Amino acid sequence: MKSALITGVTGQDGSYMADILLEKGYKVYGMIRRSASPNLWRIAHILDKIEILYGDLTDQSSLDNILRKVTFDEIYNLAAQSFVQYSFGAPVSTTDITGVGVLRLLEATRQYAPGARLFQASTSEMFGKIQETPQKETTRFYPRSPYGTAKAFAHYSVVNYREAYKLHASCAIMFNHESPRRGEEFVTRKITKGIAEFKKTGKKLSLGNLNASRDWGHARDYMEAAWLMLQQETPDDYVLATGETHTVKQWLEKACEFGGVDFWDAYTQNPAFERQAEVDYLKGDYSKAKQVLGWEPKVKFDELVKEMVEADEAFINNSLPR
Ligand code: NAP
Ligand code: F7E
Repeated sequence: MKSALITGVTGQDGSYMADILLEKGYKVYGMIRRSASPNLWRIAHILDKIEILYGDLTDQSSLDNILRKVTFDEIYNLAAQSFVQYSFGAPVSTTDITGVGVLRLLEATRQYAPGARLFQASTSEMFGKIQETPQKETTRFYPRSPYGTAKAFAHYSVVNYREAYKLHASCAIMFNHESPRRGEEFVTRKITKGIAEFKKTGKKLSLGNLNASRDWGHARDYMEAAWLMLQQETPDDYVLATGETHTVKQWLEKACEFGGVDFWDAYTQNPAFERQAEVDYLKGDYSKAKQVLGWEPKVKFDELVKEMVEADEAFINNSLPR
């Protein structure tokens, strides 16, 4: 039986990764940090099937202890301070978790688990002020937030440890991916949950820049690619994207359509949600992942919006557990 460690198992991607690995018959370990309030709702359905290990990306000894104690075939690093807007207000802690945290994990892996295969969640935010369209593995990085710069540091650290120490370590440069398990402050979920609330209470959504374009896919599809990446003999980096781009306004319009509400009634513009430096346009080229991994995203834009609108209707009307 193969064993895997998932950092960030309480997050959107970590929870899907755990589902996928359990379905494949893995022994799954999830690393969590202590939380004062319950935050296990995304993995509530599998808590009796996975083993929880306490650790924190900001604490080298906690990572060392985990990798010394258990032998893992695969390590999926999905932990991060992942909210771009928050990173402008907390740049140092974001860099410590999202950037230096990855270096800590690489060091622990090099010393205690050099045979393990490691996956790093890199991001299209590294492209930031884009240098070409569509963005691919060779496109030059130009990050536009503390989150983006921290992820670029982490990305290059993984490449360096792969080359210097021959670790089987791979990065997926993932474009935005969403699901009903998405955090509530990200714009897609904020909109789908906001529409359900608007229908129930009349409270309008408050949004920032509607003109930004994103390449939105489904989180589960991207975690399937993550698994495929670690099954390759040779570690490498891959763009994971859909190749389609839509504006925030288009997401809002589509969600209003599925929710049965009038677009003009449902929201107000609020400059408080605009960014200090914006990433205006992202569109990924996933042809390398298609060619080498045989991977393609299954869920298209309309289907993704619909799934999230329906899930949030059920959530707001208390028929879904959280
Ligand atoms: P998420 O829902 O925000 O989950 C982040 C996870 O990281 C949570 O489990 C969180 O734990 C954990 N975490 C935060 N700080 C930690 C620390 N100091 N030590 C240990 N764990 C810590 O993010 P996601 O959307 O699943 O994304 C997964 C990964 O992919 C992240 O690295 C993200 O940056 C990257 N990524 C995401 C996207 C996307 O569109 N979703 C695109 C590209 C890359 P708590 O529950 O305790 O907060
Ligand atoms: O913003 C605009 C905002 O916060 C998307 C993370 O998973 O994907 C995510 O980062 C766009 C931006 O995601 C609001 O200005 C307008 O242009 O949903 P978001 P993100 O910043 O693209 C990347 C790939 C990651 O790696 C990250 O971890 O939407 N926007 N109005 C708004 N955004 C938010 N959050 N809230 C608004 O009210």
